[in-house]
Amino acid sequence: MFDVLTDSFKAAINKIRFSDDEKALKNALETLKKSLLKADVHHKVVKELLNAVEIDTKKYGIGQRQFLRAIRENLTKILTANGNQGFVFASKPPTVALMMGLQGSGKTTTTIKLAVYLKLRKKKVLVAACDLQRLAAVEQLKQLCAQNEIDLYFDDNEKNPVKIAKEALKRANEQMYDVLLVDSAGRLAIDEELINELLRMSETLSPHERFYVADSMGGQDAVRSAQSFHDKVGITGVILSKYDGDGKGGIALGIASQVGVPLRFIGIGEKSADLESFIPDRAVNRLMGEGDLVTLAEKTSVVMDEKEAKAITKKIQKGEFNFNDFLAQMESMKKLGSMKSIIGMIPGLSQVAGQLKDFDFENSVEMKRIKAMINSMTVKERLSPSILNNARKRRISAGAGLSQMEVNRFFKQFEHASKIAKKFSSKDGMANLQNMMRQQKFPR
Ligand SMILES: Nc1nc2c(ncn2[C@@H]2O[C@H](COP(=O)(O)OP(=O)(O)O)[C@@H](O)[C@H]2O)c(=O)[nH]1
Ligand SMILES: [Mg+2]
Repeated sequence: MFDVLTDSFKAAINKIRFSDDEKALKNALETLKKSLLKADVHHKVVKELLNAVEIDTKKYGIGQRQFLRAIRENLTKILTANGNQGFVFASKPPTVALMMGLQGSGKTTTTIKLAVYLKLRKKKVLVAACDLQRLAAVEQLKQLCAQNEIDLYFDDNEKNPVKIAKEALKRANEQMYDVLLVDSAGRLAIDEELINELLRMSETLSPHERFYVADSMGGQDAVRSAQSFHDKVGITGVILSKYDGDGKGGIALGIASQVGVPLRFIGIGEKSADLESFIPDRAVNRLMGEGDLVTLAEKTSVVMDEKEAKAITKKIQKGEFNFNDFLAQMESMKKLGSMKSIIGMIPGLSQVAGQLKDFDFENSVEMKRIKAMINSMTVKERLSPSILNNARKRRISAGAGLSQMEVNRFFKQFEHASKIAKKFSSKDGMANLQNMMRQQKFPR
C-alpha cells in the first residue's frame, strides 16, 4: 500500500545522491513534499515533517545518508508519539474492548482476528454480538466464531444492543474470561444515533480499550472520521484494516499526527490470522521502501566501485558472468562482513539472520572447494563456463581433489545463481525482489 510513497522517497533521495549542497536538499525536499501530498498526508503534517527533516539534515551535514536518517527519525517520532502498540491487558480481567468504526471498515473481521490473536496467546476470549443494525451481522459473527472456535454471546430476541453488552459483560465476569471483545454497529456516515448508542455502550461497559477500526484505503476521509469518533466517544487505539490493499500511505501518518492516538494493529488480509501488531520501525521501513537495503547498498558501494559494479551488471545481463567474476565477487563479499549481518539488513529476513550461526564464509569448506575448482580450470574455461563438457569436468575434479558429483553440484549451483542474478539485474529486478520480500510472511 505504500508504493506511492516509496517510489517518490527514492526519487527524493536520488536528488541528493551525487551532490550535497543546499540546492540539492531543497530539490529533494520539494520532491518529498509532492509525494507526501499525493499519498494523502495532510498539508500541515507535511509542512511540519519537512521542516524537521530540513533542520535535522543540516544539523547532520547535507548528504544522502543524513537526509535518509532525518526522514527515518522524524517518521518514527510521529508514529511512536502516542504510546502503546499491540494489545494492553487490564490489571484485573476481563479486559473489555469496544470495537468501533464505520460500516464496512472491517470491525467484525477485525474482532475475530483479535480474538484469534489473543487465543493463540492462551487467553480466554468472549465476543459479544452488538451490531443489530445490519441483518446479517450477527449471523456473520456466529459463522466466524464457529469456524475459529471462539465463544460468542448473542441474543436473537433482544433489540437493544446496550442490554446485550451488559449481559455479555456479566457472563465474562462470571465465567472468568480474560478478554471481552464487543462488536458494535456502524453507519455509512457518522450520525447522532450511532454516537449515542456507542456512548451508552461505553457507559455500560467502561471499556479499557475503545478501538477504532479504520479502512486504510480511506485517505483523509478516514482520518476525519477517526477524529470525530475520538472527539465524541474517545478512542484509545486505532487498528488499520485492509493495510494489504492499494490505499495510499498517508493514513498511518495522518492518524498518528492529526488524531494523536496510537496505532495498535494492522489488518493485512481477509483471513482470521491476518492481523499484526503495528511496529513503527517496520512501518517506517516500508514507508521508505527499501528498509535497510539502503544501508546495504551504501555498504556495497564502499567495497565495490561504481564502474566495476556496472561492468558486472552488464555481464550478468548478457549472460556472460564467468568464473573470474565469481572469484572477484567472493573477494568483495569478504569485505562486506559476515553473511549474518548482511541478511539482517534485508527487510523481513532479520529473523533468519538470528537463526544463522556465525558462518565463516571465507574459511568454510564450501568456499575452499569452490576456489580449488576454479583454480583447476584453464583460462579459457574460466571465461566461458559454457564450454565445460564432461571430459573437462572430470579433469577439473581430479585437479581439485574432489568427486565428480561435488563438481557437478557446484556447476549446477553456479548456473542457477547466474540465472537468478540475470533476472534481478533486469529493469524491474529490484522491484521484483522487493515484492517477493514483502510477500514473505515470517512468524513472530
Ligand atoms: N483485504 C482485506 N480485507 C479486509 C480486511 N479487513 C476486513 N476486510 C474485508 O472488508 C469487508 C468488510 O468487513 P467487515 O468486518 O464485515 O466490516 P464491518 O461492517 O465494519 O463489520 C469484508 O469483505 C472483509 O473481508 C483486511 O485487513 N484486508
Ligand atoms: Mg460488522
